[in-house]
Amino acid sequence: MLIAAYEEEENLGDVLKEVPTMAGDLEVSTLVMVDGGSDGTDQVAIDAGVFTCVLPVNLGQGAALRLGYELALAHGARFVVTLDADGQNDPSELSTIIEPLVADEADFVIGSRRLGVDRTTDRFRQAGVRVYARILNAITHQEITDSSNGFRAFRAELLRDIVPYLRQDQYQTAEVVIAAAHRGWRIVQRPTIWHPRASGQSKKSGNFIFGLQYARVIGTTWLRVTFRRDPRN
Ligand SMILES: Nc1nc2c(ncn2[C@@H]2O[C@H](COP(=O)(O)OP(=O)(O)OP(=O)(O)O)[C@@H](O)[C@H]2O)c(=O)[nH]1
Ligand SMILES: [Mg+2]
Repeated sequence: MLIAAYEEEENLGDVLKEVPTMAGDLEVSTLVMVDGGSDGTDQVAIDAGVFTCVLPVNLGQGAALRLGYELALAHGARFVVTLDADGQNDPSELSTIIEPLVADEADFVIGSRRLGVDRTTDRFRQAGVRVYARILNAITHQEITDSSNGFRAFRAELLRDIVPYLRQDQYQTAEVVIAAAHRGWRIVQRPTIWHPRASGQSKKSGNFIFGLQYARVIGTTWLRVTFRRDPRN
């Protein structure tokens, strides 16, 4: 389990408590990437007894995850599962999310609040999730309903294939979907619950800037994978 956490001292402890130690026959190791910040997130992770990597400065969720993927692969992980440190995902759904990987029916699984239960009430954000899913599906020929959900599971080979080509330091979710689809990896989704943030504000900007940034990532990544000469880009 890989968790990027930026100033989440209030939320991370409860998230870690819910992470199962086993998923079926598989042993679960947890790595928290503490993405700079000035609160006690690092101490919360260390006290929970999980692997903890503390970045000296804030690099952004995408950059923190990139390094986290590398560390998980170096550790010998067969599957890597990410989720948010703010309590929006439910770690006890781990078995559901990796099941298609274990069954060799998928290489990349994305949680979906739209197929599952969305406990949040921000209509604008919910509409954004639908609109961006449509745009992303149109360019990737997928049928993903919640492309920005941070609860995701990867087969290690897929990560090894795409990590060197990821560029987005903050808004990484769409970039990963486009890269995985471009490689022809099997992408499936699983229903998950989506809670409101346990405490604190979203660390990302408000809806409008979030939306613009998301559109920028979709646009630039799509252009990159489509027009670059190097087919792996
Ligand atoms: N925003 C932000 N999150 C980071 C950063 N580094 C790591 N994270 C973690 O990334 C996860 C998602 O961040 P959020 O700010 O909740 O963003 P989000 O879930 O995409 O958007 P919301 O729906 O507004 O909460 C959390 O676990 C953060 O702690 C960073 O630099 N900025
Ligand atoms: Mg969040």
